[in-house]
Parts: sequence; C-alpha cells; structure tokens
Amino acid sequence: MSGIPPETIELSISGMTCAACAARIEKVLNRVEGVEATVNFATEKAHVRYTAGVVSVDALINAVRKAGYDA
Ligand code: 9UX
Repeated sequence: MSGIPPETIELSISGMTCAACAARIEKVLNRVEGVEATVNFATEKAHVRYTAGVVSVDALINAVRKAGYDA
C-alpha cells in the first residue's frame, strides 16, 4: 500500500497486574483499524504503529481505557 507512512508512539500503560493483561491490551489495540501494537508487561509500555488520519492517539487511549486499563 502506498500513502501515509505510519507513525509510532510509545504509550505508558497502567493497571496491568499480570502478563495476560498485556496480551489483552495488545488484542484490543490490534483490533483498531490501521494499528499494529505490541505491549510489554514488564516495562508497562505499548509500542504502537498507526496511520495518522485513520486513527488518532485519542482513539488508541480510549481503546485501552475501554478495556479497563489506562494509558
Ligand atoms: Mo491477569 Mo489482567 O489474571 O486483566 S489478565 S490480571
């Protein structure tokens, strides 16, 4: 695909209490259109590659919040 190059952002995640939490957040973020995310439980960071204009940082944060965590 041509077009807008992806942006990357590092989100600080709070509220994860076990490693499966990280997997859950990863799933939630990756379900968002235009997003590729990995979540590190140990560092409490989400590394997110997204297409600006398709998805906003607010939308990423809201997805994390809706899943019961904070970013
Ligand atoms: Mo672990 Mo996280 O049992 O929502 S998955 S605490």
